[in-house]
Order: sequence, then structure tokens, then C-alpha cells
Amino acid sequence: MPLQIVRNDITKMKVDAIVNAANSSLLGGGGVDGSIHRAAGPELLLECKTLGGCETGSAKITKGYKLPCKYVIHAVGPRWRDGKHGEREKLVSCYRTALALAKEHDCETVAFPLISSGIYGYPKDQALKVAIDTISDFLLENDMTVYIVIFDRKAYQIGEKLFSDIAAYIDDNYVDAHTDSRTERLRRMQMLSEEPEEEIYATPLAPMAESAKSLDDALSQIDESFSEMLLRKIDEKGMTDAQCYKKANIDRKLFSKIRSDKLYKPSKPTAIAFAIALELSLDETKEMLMKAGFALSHSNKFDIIIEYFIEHGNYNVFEINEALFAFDQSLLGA
Ligand code: AR6
Repeated sequence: MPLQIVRNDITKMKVDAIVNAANSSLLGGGGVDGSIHRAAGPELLLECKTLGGCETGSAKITKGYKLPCKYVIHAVGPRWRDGKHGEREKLVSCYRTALALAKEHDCETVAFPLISSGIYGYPKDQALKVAIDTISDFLLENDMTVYIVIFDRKAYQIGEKLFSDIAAYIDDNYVDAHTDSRTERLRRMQMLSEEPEEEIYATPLAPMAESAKSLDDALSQIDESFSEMLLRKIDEKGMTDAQCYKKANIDRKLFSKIRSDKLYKPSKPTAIAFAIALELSLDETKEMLMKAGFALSHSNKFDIIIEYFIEHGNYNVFEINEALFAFDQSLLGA
């Protein structure tokens, strides 16, 4: 999955580069900056002292020293004032510069904290949106795995309205599927036990030759596979392969595997990610999932959240992942 949101301490991330939310002196500070310097050891500060500071909205790179990463990219985010002082542009520029530096140094994996969203006071939901939008733009043109590292639950919020809308949708649908009064359950159990047992065995077994023939028929009618349906839909939608797997947040290697193996069986989040990228309707999504042996059910929060987004015509895989993350569900993609 090219873009992932994970909960972790960024100093523990085993990636090529981690990004530091620094200040323009680059001489250390509190928050994630303090943790990174502590974990890297004093040599990091010595190298930082040679850099001559850094402008807001820009970034500079050093080695990682005792950290498990090769590099630290020190990005200076803007202080939040009221949102009318170019804060967004500066934050976007921070992410872009940091990503460009990572690319220049051949990094394949990079981890970002939510820059500016702590001591610098940038509203967390907006900071996350800027991070996701800017990183996903970059990933449209570049192959890299990028992690957004969320340190604590409080540091992570999707918009309150979206959260409560989804919560209400889960409530409505989840409750529906689970409202099963005692009498209702008893009634259903009775109905089951009333079913004449012999009916199950009523159909005599077909003679061998005949069953072989129908098996042949059945085999010849096997539906198109998941992979075939995926490729057909990509063509029908007039998309290129790359547009599709990027929109699905799936990496190129996995897509090639699926493309070249007609019988490839994807995981459920991967199958859904493609359905989302193709902007399939709910019925088409269900059809595509069936090809991979899955279904959408109302007894599963993950499924209901997916359904919510499809019903609302929102096919942005990153926004869906934000919501899944907020509800502690696994994310879409590989
Ligand atoms: N791993 C991942 N994320 C973390 C960690 C960690 N170990 N620690 C904190 N965060 P902040 P800023 C999150 O305040 O707002 C420093 O003094 C935290 O929850 O570190 O850009 C610098 O020197 C928050 O969501 O950075 C600057 O002076 C995010 O990291 C100033 O703070 C950023 O919080 C920069 O402020």
C-alpha cells in the first residue's frame, strides 16, 4: 500500500527516512523533534548545527545515527495563526520538499508525523488532510511507500460531522442486522427444526455420468475471474492500469501480479480498493467481491463503512481510509 496511516512512535519506524517536525533553527526542541534527537543521540545535533537553519515550508536532510532509519528529514512546518496567513501553502510545501529530498536520496520508505499539528497548533483534521492530499499527489507520479505516523488517539480526528454521520450509519445498519428479539429467534429456530429432515436427502444422487456432464457444463460456465473482471472494468471506465492501481492505493508490483494471474485471489481490502478506484455501484462492488469469494455484510463495521462511502458517492480511498482508521478498522489497499 503506497500510503499508510499507522499508529506508532516515529522513532521506532524501520524505514529509509523519517521526517522530523522541526523549527527553523534545526537545533532541536520539544514534541517529536525532542524524541527524535534523544533517540538519534548527540551526533544528530552536531550535524544539524552545520546546516544553517531552514526556512518555514522547507526541509533539510541528515543521517539517522542511532535511529533505525538511514536519514532524518527535518521539515519546518508553519505555526497556525488563523488559517489566513498561508499556513496551508507552507505545510504543503513542507511535505513536497521532504518528499523530493527522500526521492533524491533514493528512499523507498518514508514516515511522516503530522507536521505542525502539535506545538504549532495546526488543527489536526486539517493537518491530516493536507498530509494525505499532498502525499497522494506525489504518489501518483512516484513509487514510494509513505507512512503517516499517528502518535496517539487524540492526535487523530476525522471531521466531527463525518465521524458522527458514519457512526449513525453504522448504528442504523448494524442494529438492523442484530435486532433479533428473543421471540423472533425462537420462532426462527422452531421454523428450522420444523423443516422435514428427509427433504434434505429427497433428491436422489445423480448417476455418475450425468453428474460428470453437469460438472463439465458448470466448469465451462465459470464466470470471469476477479482479475478478468478488474481488467474489463478498467477498460470500460477508460482508465489506464496505473490510474486504477494508484487510485486504489495498491502498489504496482501487486497489480502486475493480479494482472498476470487470471486466478489471483486478492484479500478483501484489496478487492474493495479496486472497486472503489473503479467507482463501482454497490451492486457491482458486491459482484466484484463475490469473484474473490467475499461479501459485504451488515454484521461487520468495516463493510458498513465501505457501504456508507459508496452510497454517498465518495470514492476517495484516502478519505475512506481515514474513516476506517478512526473506527479502528483495517485499511483499504494491499
Ligand atoms: N512519533 C510520532 N508522532 C509524534 C511523536 C512521536 N514520537 N511525538 C509527537 N508526535 P510537534 P509541531 C506528534 O509538537 O506542531 C518542536 O519544539 C504529535 O502528536 O512535535 O510541528 C519543534 O522544535 C503531533 O501530532 O510538532 C518546533 O519548535 C505531531 O507529532 C515545534 O515543536 C507534531 O507535533 C514544531 O511543532
